[in-house]
Amino acid sequence: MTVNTAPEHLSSKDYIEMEEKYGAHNYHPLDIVIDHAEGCWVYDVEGKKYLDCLSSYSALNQGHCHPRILSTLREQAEKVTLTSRAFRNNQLPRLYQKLHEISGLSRALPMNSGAEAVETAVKLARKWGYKVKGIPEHQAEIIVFENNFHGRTITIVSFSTEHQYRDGFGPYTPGFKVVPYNDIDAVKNAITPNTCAVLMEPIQAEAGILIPKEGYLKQVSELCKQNNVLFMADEIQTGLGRTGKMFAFQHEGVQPDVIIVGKALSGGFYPVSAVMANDEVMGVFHPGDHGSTYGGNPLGCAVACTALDVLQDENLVERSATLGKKFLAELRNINSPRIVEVRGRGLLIGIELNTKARPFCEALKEEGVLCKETHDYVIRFAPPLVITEADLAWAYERIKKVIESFS
Ligand code: IF1
Repeated sequence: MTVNTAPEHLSSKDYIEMEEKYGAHNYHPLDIVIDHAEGCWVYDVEGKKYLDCLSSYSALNQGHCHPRILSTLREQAEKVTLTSRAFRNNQLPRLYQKLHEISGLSRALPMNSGAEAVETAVKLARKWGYKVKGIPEHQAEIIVFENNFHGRTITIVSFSTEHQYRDGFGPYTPGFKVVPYNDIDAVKNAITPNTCAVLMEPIQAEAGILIPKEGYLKQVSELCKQNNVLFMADEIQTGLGRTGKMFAFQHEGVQPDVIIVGKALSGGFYPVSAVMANDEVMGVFHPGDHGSTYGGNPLGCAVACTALDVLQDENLVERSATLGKKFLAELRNINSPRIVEVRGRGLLIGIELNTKARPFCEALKEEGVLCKETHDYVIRFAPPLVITEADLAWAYERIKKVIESFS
């Protein structure tokens, strides 16, 4: 390449060439190179602005570069960033207390990425199965669902049903039983005396914003109780206000035994995830059983505390419910032979098409609206929860125009 690599001389095209040349090709991003962002808006290298309707897969519920979270990050970065868990720090207990308050569960365990938190929950469930439930060693089973998405580690892809996520990555971790989503009898039939947990997404987001039938979560939760099985909710994408409740399982008033959060826990600043559970479950972990160098670090904890404060102080959960309801109704008014269904909860909305969604996302990008297809046929909209009605109306006009242009 013969480009002048002084940043001020590089164009979007130059950055795309550099990325394609030097990076692993494990993504196929839309060709927009973001330089900076604020709230719901992102700006590319040429200064063109776009409305972010993906929010980094719901990690940016509080919007880009939220000023309060930013000042916490700055202040904490000047004090102390990492202590390791060999020593204590004064930010972690604050986060524990806040997680207890939002979840009703007594204890939390901090990690970094979502996948690590899911791995943590799997370890927790197995250990509880052996030490408390009395499952014979190496026999523990966890029930999971078709079309699940819980991350990318070897164990997690071992129970994925998506060919590409598994292909070439075996041998796989045993101990998982996959059943169809939305079918309570399938869960009932899969439970054995060796079942330690059911791990589920309360809405299957990656699978195409699949919302379970009314009453299904409650049935699964009751089945778990009857059989002494842990009900574990992966709220990494659906949690922290995204669906119009603090957690998506609250739409059915159930209380999981284990809750997993990540993404928006830090408002997009820093990877912070956590697993929450009551004493009987979390009590199976003893010093040395599990850990992470960065998990629970003071910078991440301080950022997460303010990210949670912002959710509460700005009423983002209620905003998500109100704005989402309105936006969903508007999108349902779009009249197009391409649309199969418009579905969503809060500001997690999918438009299922009878044709590939990627060209729609590319056309929307040209119109200044950023979103991403999921499972080929669904356009996903998940704007930051701080979005204004005016900005949603702006997006709606463009979405309508693009979809109608494909008719
Ligand atoms: C990528 C998908 C979304 C998640 C749930 C755990 C994790 C995720 C419910 C793991 C992560 C991300 C990962 C990201 C794209 C994105 C995604 F399309 F791949 F499936 F959002 F829908 N549980 N989801 O949604 O969390 O380890 O990534 O922090 O590019 O893989 P992580």
